[in-house]
Amino acid sequence: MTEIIMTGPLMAYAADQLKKRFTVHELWKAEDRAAMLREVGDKVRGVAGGGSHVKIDGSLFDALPKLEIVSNFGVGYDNVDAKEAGKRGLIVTNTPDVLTDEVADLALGLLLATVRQLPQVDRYLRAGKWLEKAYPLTTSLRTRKVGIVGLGRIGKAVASRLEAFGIPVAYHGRTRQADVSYRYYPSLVEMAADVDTLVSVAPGGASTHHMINAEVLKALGPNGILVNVGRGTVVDEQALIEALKNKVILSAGLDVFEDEPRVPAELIAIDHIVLLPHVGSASVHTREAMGQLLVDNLASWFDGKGPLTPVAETPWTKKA
Ligand code: NAP
Ligand code: 8YV
Repeated sequence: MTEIIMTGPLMAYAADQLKKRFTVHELWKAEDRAAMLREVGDKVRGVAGGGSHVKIDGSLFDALPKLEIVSNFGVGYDNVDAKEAGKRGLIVTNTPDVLTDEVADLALGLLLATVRQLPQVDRYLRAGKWLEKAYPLTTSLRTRKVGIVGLGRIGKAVASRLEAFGIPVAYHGRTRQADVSYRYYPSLVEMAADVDTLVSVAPGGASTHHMINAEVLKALGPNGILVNVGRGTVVDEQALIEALKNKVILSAGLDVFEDEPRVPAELIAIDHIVLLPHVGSASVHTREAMGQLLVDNLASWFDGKGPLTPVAETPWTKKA
C-alpha cells in the first residue's frame, strides 16, 4: 500500500478512509518525530495535512525524499510552504468551495453577535439581571456600511448575505474585480475611513501580515467594528488590543488569532467583544466535506488522475 504521513489529527470520517486506502503514519502521535521520519521517511509519498496550525515546510520535505503530494485540510494553506513545494515539483491541494457557505454564515452570525452583543445579553439573562432591569440598548447593523477585506469565494458569499440584509458593501483586495458591482478600494485605509465595519476574509501569509494595523483601526473610527474570519496574522493583534482598550474602535468579533490556540489574556479580559475558537467551518456537514476532499485529492493523485484542487503555487496540467 502507498505510504502517507498525517501531520495532525483528522476527524475519524477522513482518517478511517485514509487508513483503508493507505499505510498511514501518524506523525503527531510519535514521541520522537525525527525518529519516525528517519524510519519511514524514504517510503512516504503523500502528506495529509492536519489543520491550519500544523506547519508543513521544507524541513518536512527534506525528510520525505519520495514525497509527491501534500493534501491540506483547509482552504487556507498559509501553514504549508507551497512556494517551496512548487520549487521541488510537489503538488499541494486545499479544500476550496465546500466550506464557503458555512464560513460566510458564521461570519454573519459573528457580525450580528458583535453588533447586538448576543453573548453578553445571554450572560445577562443567565445571571438573573433581567429581573432587575432591561439590558442596555446596543448599536445596530441597520446603519452600518461594511468593507470586506479579501473578496474571494468566502468574501463574496459574505457580501451576498449582507446585500440580503440591506447593508451596503465595499471591498479591498489587490485587484479590482470586473464582475462585481461593490465599490472597490485599492487602499485599505481609505476603505476603513469610508465604512464603519470591516469583515476580513483575507488569507494568511507574508503579503497580508498585519495588513489591518493601528492606522487602519484609527481610520475605522470610534463606531468601528472589526470581524475577522480569515487569518489572525492579517490583524496586528497588539494594535487591536490597544485600539479596543482606548476606544479607538467600538468592538471586534474574532474567529481567528495570531498564535492559535493561544489567545492573549488582554483580549479575553475585554468583555464587550466576541471571541470564537476558529470555528468558521466547524460543523459536521462541512468538516466531512472538507475531509472527503482531502481524501479524494490523495486518491485521485495516486490513481494517476491528477489532483482535484491544486493550489496556485503548484499548478498541474494533465500530460497528453
Ligand atoms: P480566496 O477565494 O482565495 O479569496 C481570498 C481573497 O483574498 C481574494 O479575493 C484575494 O483578492 C484576497 N487577497 C489575497 N491576498 C491579498 C492581499 N495581499 N491583500 C488584499 N487582499 C488579498 O479564498 P477563500 O476561499 O475566500 O478563503 C479565504 C480565507 O479564509 C482562507 O485563505 C482562510 O485563511 C480563511 N478561512 C477561515 C476559516 C475559518 O474557519 N475561520 C475557514 C475557511 C477559510 P486579490 O487576489 O484581488 O488580492
Ligand atoms: C479549517 C480554515 O477548519 O479552511 C480553512 O482555511 O481555517 C478552517 O476551515 C482549519 O484549517 C482546520 O484547522
